[in-house]
Amino acid sequence: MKRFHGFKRYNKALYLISRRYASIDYLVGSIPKPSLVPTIKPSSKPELKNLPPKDIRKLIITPLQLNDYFRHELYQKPKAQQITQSQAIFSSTKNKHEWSHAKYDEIPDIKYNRLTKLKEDQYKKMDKYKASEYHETFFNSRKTFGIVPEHLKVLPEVLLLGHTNSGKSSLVNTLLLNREENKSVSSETQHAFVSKRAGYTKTLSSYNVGNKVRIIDSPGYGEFGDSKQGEVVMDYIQQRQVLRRAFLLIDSIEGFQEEDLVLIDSLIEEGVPFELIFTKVDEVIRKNFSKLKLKLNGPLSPDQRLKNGELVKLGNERVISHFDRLLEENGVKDLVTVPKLLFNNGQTNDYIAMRHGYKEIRLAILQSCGIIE
Ligand SMILES: Nc1nc2c(ncn2[C@@H]2O[C@H](COP(=O)(O)OP(=O)(O)OP(=O)(O)O)[C@@H](O)[C@H]2O)c(=O)[nH]1
Ligand SMILES: [Mg+2]
Repeated sequence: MKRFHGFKRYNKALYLISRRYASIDYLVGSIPKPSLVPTIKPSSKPELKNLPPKDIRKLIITPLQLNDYFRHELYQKPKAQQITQSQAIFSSTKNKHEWSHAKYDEIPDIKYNRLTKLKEDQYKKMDKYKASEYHETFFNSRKTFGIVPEHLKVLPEVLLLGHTNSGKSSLVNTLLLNREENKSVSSETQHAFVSKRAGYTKTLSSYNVGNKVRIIDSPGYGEFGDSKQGEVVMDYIQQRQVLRRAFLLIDSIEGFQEEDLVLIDSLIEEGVPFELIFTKVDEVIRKNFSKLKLKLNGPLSPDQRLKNGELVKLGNERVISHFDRLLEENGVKDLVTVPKLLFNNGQTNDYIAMRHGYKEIRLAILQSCGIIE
């Protein structure tokens, strides 16, 4: 019995020793020999994982990321659900141009109220005995002086403002794209007329969005602007009761011009809340990236991909400092009213393949009118 126990213990010791050596062997065997560790293994996936993507465009900054970067702490990042809600309203088939007028008095409801008042005054002045049944019927009837009745429906309004050529009418077109047109990067549907020629839009123009809000395009100011057009815009800003928010468009390449700063002061003075939209961000990206000599197409070695990654980092930093400078030099960061800063590209190029930023602008419009929280 004792011998048996001793034999068992001896066997167990042998077994443990052999196991230890086996595991050490196994460990040693599994350590790669230094000379065999490749510096770059293009074919092995774990190494490639750390390389920038083949399509380096994925890392180039977009207007959406600029929205995030420059978002003031007062404002929250839009939630997916809010964007979906606002997209549904803007995808309405009811979006359409309603009217264009060069004078404030010609805006349908203003004109209607003015003419109704005129008629009433004339009627009051009229000799009671001459105010025949015909006149009574006339005033009680629903005459709209030739104005389309739908245009008299009271809706909140937002105003697009900006220098000539800043991209107001182009933005109207992007905002009004319907669901199908939205899918195509290059949809050319024109609700509002756009031109390379500055000073193209001469009137206030109303665009009805889903019968919930009116977007008002305006004639630009500054070069090729006209003082008459300036007047209609100022009348609108000073008098329009249903104006909920102004969106001041700044051409990202041109930056703030003197007239923009004067207008910002007037908006603050008139108590009209406003946000800022930086248009043509695609041009700022192109300008900063075209010098960098990124390799966008063809086979890319891991080295080239690493180099692309570094270049994109540099390009992105330059784009951000471009806007930082614009905001800093023009005192935008010190404004008491803290406007939202919204970035947008209406066109695409080698470095930016999609339109970005318009969904946030749509949401901001609806939020400013209390249609979405
Ligand atoms: N690259 C680029 N070009 C744009 C963008 N938005 C507008 N443009 C161009 O800028 C020019 C002027 O655009 P409009 O939309 O007519 O500008 P506007 O502010 O309505 O100008 P006015 O009516 O003259 O006050 C046109 O040639 C547009 O194609 C954009 O986001 N990117
Ligand atoms: Mg225009």
